[in-house]
Amino acid sequence: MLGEIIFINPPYEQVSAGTDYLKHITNRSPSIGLLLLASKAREIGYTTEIIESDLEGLSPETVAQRVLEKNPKFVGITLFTVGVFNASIIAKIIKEKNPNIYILVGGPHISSMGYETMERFGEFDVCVIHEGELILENLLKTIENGDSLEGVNGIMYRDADGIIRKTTPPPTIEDLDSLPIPAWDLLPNFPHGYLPAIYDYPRSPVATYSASRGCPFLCEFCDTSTFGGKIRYNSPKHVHSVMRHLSEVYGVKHLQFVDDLFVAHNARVIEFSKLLIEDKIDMTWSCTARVNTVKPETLALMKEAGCWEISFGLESGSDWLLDEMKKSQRVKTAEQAVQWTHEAGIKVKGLFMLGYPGENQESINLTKDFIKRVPMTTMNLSKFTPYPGSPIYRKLYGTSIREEDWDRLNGMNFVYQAEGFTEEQLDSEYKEIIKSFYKRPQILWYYTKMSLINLTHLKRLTMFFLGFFRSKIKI
Ligand code: B12
Ligand code: SF4
Repeated sequence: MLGEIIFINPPYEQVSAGTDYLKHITNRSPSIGLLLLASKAREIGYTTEIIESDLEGLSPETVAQRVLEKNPKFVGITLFTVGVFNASIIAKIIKEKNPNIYILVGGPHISSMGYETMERFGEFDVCVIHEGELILENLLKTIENGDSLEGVNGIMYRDADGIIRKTTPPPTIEDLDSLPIPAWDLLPNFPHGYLPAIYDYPRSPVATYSASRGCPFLCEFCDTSTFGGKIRYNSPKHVHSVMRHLSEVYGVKHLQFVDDLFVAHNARVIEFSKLLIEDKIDMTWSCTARVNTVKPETLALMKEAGCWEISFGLESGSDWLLDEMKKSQRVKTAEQAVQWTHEAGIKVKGLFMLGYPGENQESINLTKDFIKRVPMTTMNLSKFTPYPGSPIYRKLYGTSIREEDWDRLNGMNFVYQAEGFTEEQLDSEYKEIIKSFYKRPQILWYYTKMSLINLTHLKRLTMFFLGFFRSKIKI
């Protein structure tokens, strides 16, 4: 063995103080990126461990302590913008106590804001930009051999004079099947300890998986800096074998595909669905699609193959605002896609956004009407957030980070207010939209049925309400 590397998903669950009870109903799934990197590191001879801070309820200080006790050679931290400050606390404590531990960082935040992050946080030794498996392998070997980091593509590092150097990016990984499968065995209590958001799965245990990388669309609010615009896939055969592995080894009953765009090409989805129909696995699944990538024939096959739910980025009920977002879709197309999906017997999860630049009372009203019209079972409304790496971020703020917002960039705060609105007004519209959807009798009935069919929902809801009432009593 070459030594130990500990991978960390830092704590970033900080919606607002006193709302800890939300953890009972929010998404509790592990980082697939870290699972893949850990698998790669193990393949080349390292002992590995993964710390999912939020899922284990750990503070930055406790994470650092745990690392120091293990005294690994390397620490690898994955970073969303929202987690950077906490990651820096972890790294600072580690470096103060043991400067020999190499701290590597990567992830969506680094792919877009690597340089600024290196400049600001001296405790991060190396940034790995874009997809990390092959870069990590090369980087670890180079460090072990004592060679210059200059020869490692796809990183940023400080040279002997402390100057930040950026190397050329390597080509993207074309053959995704060549990557090892995620190291789920490293997660304590997998799969039972990891669940998506409440009501987002019909059966449990659940696992998540990404079967493609990249998205060719250019929605202005989306950060595609990690995987870029060229779409690459795992072969249907490979995905089928991963599903079989999850079923046979872990008893997983539902798989959530988290690809940016699972239904990009109908031919591939048809091949995958046919494979599942011929060689059945006792597993339902959900995935993502765009409203203009689904067809009734494909949806029928997907349903037969076990597809339970499709998430669509519907965003808004206003064509004008969709154009502002460069979403390349029409409200009419969205309505049709949702209807087709519903008719195929697949649940629809509609993803909406409130407060995009240009949003006005008319577009909000159009969204409210749209939500009433279409047959969705779940609706997710995010508060528009300019994420570093997205084109809208560059339009609004240029290329540097507005650091005051870092730990609020989680889609749950109106860090930007559309012209003509205050944060309070947007919050009030937000609440109204959510309430109007979830208080509809058919939706309440649907969730009641779900709670009785899969008791994990009922248990989570109870914990949530207990936590909620406890927090009110404290106040
Ligand atoms: C699944 C997912 C989730 C899941 C799981 C998150 C997780 N821990 O992985 C859940 C639902 C929990 C989630 C939550 C959030 N998410 Co999310 N999520 C995704 C999604 C759709 C796929 C991630 C994934 O699994 N990719 C596949 C794996 C293989 O890639 P990866 O994790 O990025 O890892 C690779 C590289 O980044 C790199 N790498 C990563 N870490 C490291 C570390 C080291 C040391 C090295 C060497 C390399 C490396 O190598 C990996 C392998 O190639 C992405 C979209 C995307 N395309 O990335 C958004 C995305 C990552 N999410 C995003 C955001 C903003 C969030 C939220 C903060 C808010 C929101 N609106 O959802 C919340 C956080 C909620 C909270 N509690 O505060 C943004 C991040 C933007 C940013 N700059 O921060 C993304 C990019 C969406 C987007 N297009 O804008 N998310
Ligand atoms: S929002 Fe969806 S379709 Fe648009 S660029 Fe992002 S991943 Fe692609």
